[in-house]
Amino acid sequence: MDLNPILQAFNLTSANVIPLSGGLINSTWKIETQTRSYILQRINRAVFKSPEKIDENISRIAEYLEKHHPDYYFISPLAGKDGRTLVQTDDGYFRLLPFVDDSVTLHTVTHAEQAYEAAKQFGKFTKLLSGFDANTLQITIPDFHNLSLRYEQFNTALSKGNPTRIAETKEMIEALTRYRWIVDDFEAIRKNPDFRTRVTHHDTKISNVLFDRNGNGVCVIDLDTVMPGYFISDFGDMIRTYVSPANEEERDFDKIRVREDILDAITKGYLEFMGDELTDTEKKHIRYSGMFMIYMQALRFLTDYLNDDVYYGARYEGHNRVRAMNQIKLLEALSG
Ligand code: GN1
Ligand code: MG
Repeated sequence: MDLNPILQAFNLTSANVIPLSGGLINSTWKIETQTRSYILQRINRAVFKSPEKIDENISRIAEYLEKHHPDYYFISPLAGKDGRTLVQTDDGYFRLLPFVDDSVTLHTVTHAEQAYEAAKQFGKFTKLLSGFDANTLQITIPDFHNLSLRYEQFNTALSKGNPTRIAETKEMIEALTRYRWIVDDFEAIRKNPDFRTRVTHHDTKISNVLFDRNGNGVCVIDLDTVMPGYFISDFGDMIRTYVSPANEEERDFDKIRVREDILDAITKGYLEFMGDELTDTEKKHIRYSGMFMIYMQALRFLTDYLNDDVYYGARYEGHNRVRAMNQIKLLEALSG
């Protein structure tokens, strides 16, 4: 893809372009000019059908934070020549963000302190937006963390998916079917007024927090999926992605385990900001939140494998099957 027309739209000439890998959905580049660096992102249109909804959410949130919490460090997309923060070409929708100098990103949690810092950042984000009506946000991906729908999509894949792959993963399918109670509990949560809807990030993996050189959390990034949601999404995704020393890409499943000290650190950091916000009923669902998110991710990876990797893609044969198995192992470890 020729990025020059996009760089021109943002008035950036003679820049050094470095592709960054990491996220599974969008494409990301670091753009270095003589004076400063940027992050350029191409939004995946197969996943985000209306990128302007993301743009609108982010600018409304930025405005609210600027007004009510002016000291909060929030990274807003930059406007192009035409004044818009979203640039459209034949190659898709692009946005440009300032690169935070001296920031550090992590791909796995090695120390409890990192989990604590990250959880504080995600807790702070939701807390500072508690006066913002979450239900006025645009839905960038409908039913994104609707576990019942994910389970339904899994069932559809079982009848319509690749028959060879279905036969090959019989035991994994049985294992996931045994955890169906997690969906039933989710259905009860949706009906329970003690579960509140708040501004939720929905992708709280460790690489979505920027750290400074001293290991302090600076801010959260990747706001595409900020939507109204339940705390179990954010808390659960932290459990899913922080507690195991090996991440979702690990193929040696013996390395997958639950570090209770990391779980404690997430709880401490998140509750520092959200302790007064969460209801007692919600607080009783901390461990459940991890099961909820791990189970959903296992269903999503296996569903994608059965559907020939249409959503996540695969870098090697069986990639999504391995990812799904990884998540099943983690689920078993957390269920103890
Ligand atoms: C996707 O693209 P990325 O890495 O930010 C996915 C998340 C999954 C994650 C698994 C929009 O996030 O829900 O948890 O992969 N995002 C979307 O790594 O589907
Ligand atoms: Mg993301």
